Amino acid sequence: MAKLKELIKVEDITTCDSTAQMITKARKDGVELFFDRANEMKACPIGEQSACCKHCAMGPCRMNVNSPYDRVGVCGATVDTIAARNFGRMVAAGTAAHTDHGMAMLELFRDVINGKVKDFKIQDPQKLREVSEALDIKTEGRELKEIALDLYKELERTYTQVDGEIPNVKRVPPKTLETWRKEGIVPRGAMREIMEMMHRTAMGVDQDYENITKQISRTALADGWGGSMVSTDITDILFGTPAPVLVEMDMGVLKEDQVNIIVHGHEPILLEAMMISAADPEMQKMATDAGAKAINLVGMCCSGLDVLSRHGLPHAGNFSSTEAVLVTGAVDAMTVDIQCIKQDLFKVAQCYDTAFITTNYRAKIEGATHIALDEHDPTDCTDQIIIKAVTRFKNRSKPIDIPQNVARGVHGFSHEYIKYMLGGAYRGSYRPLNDNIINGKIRGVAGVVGCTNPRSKQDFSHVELVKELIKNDVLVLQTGCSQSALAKAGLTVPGAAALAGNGLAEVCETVGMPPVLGLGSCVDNSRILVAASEMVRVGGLGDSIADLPAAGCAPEWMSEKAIAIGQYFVASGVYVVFGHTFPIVKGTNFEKHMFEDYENKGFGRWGFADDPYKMAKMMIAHIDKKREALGINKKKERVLASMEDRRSLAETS
Ligand code: XCC
Repeated sequence: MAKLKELIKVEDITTCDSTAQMITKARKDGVELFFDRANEMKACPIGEQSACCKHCAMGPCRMNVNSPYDRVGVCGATVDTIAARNFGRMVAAGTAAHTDHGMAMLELFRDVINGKVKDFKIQDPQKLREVSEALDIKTEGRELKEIALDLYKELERTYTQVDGEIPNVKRVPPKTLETWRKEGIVPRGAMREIMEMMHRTAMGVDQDYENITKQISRTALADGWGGSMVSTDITDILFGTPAPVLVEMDMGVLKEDQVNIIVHGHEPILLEAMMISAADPEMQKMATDAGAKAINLVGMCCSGLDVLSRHGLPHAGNFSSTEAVLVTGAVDAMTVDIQCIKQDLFKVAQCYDTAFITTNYRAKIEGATHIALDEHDPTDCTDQIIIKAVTRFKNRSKPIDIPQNVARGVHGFSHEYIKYMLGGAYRGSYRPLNDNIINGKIRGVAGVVGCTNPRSKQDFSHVELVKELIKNDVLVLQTGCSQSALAKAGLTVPGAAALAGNGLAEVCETVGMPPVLGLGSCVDNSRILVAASEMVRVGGLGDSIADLPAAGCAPEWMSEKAIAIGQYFVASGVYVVFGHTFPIVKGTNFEKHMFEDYENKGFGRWGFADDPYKMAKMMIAHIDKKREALGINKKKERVLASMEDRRSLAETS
């Protein structure tokens, strides 16, 4: 373990009890975790505010963040050009991650249809028809395979098309689409947009922050309404559209007497294939012959959320817990694919003799075992992973210490299910949701999503923010690591309605739903876009997404993907608040453009706050402003959660 200046107090690092226990154990074991490095290595103050340009060899050039217009880069680039370029490249990277993931899902879909992949088949033909019809593909009287092939061809344009508009613009409310057309930001194809974004932000190209922002939005929209939406739809078609399911969350889902395998990453194929291998009687016999009671498959991060939503598979925790879970000594294998895989997971796994396996050709880790997953024969890879896990189980040599915390929650709310849940089986509709917003029982809707970050106390802002929102009658939709935080805090059970304001509680109790709805992984933010479009279509809440009393937040974000997500919500018309840090210099023209002026063009805008109570206040004020504009505002005081409320929550969780 590196010599640390001063170890940060565990209670300042996390509010997750299991992670806290494992940080303490890691310190005793002499194992360094990323929390320690975040404390040891302060964030670069110039980079943090995105005031450094390193796009050519005349630099790197650093601006003075305290007096940002004092100087310009060697080429003359202003702080606004520099920050806009950097922001554009973050959006390009985030969009590339989601669209590459989505394209991999689409290729899998193609090979399932043409029979080259035999281990998977279409699980949700109904969704296949619905998505096809939304894109004007005829379904009546046609074979499923025919429809599927047409759908594949149509959706491929999302990625490869060089001119025109991506197919999913057909699902965008007309007025929102009109705003995009006026601004010239309707995405063509993701590859084209990412290419142009990278080009325009190279040295000596686009040097007008407002013009750069147009391409930033166009690129981000190619993610939200493009790559991510395709990924969600195809994954639902192949593996089933989620419906509410009772799940277990937290490290207590590990079992000392079972072969524990953690699957972490993003593309659902690895975990779906692991499920096939783990159900194989031969594999199960191998595990029981080794003295184990069973094979215990557990998800983490977004892979875990995908499979938790569809199959109710247990989940061990979010991004900030992926090293800590290895410290239990109970993980026999951790297998990963792409995204959010910290390089040091391999090192920490080595400290506890845990088998650590990378599986995707795009994401290897120096020194780690790589077993390539070929979608044409995926169980060849996943069988080998189970063999490695069983071998480690047989030879366990490290003490095992599993935190005994397990929370239960109801997750797996798709936009289709929300429609059915609110409208009933024969008249599925968002009408009751809109009506309850119009009559004021529900004040508005908030998406609380995204990562955890070692520079921000784990889970704290997610949980405190959501408690504030529901108490003020704001219905919360969730994706990504935020969902694990809220599940661990006991807010994803119907009983959590007791912590909601009277109006929201009444709606939740009538329907039997929690006030916090888990919608899946980060690509599933596209479900929130579809739900928002549906709310506009049903009527009564304005003509565009920008009219809805809605807001979004990623209070503990860390990934470039979060910036891309934030930007596609902003460009779609949503007010988006980020916490912890924001890559922009305060008081600059670019900041004003993104945080204020953008809303005047018919888009949403960005906001920032460093504590969850301020975030809630800003989001609620925005929701009230929209209610006012719609003429549906009945004055309601914002209420803060009292200590008593917080205690009662602790008791229910
Ligand atoms: Fe990664 Fe998706 Fe962020 Fe979690 S929320 S830390 S991106 S795993 Ni997507």
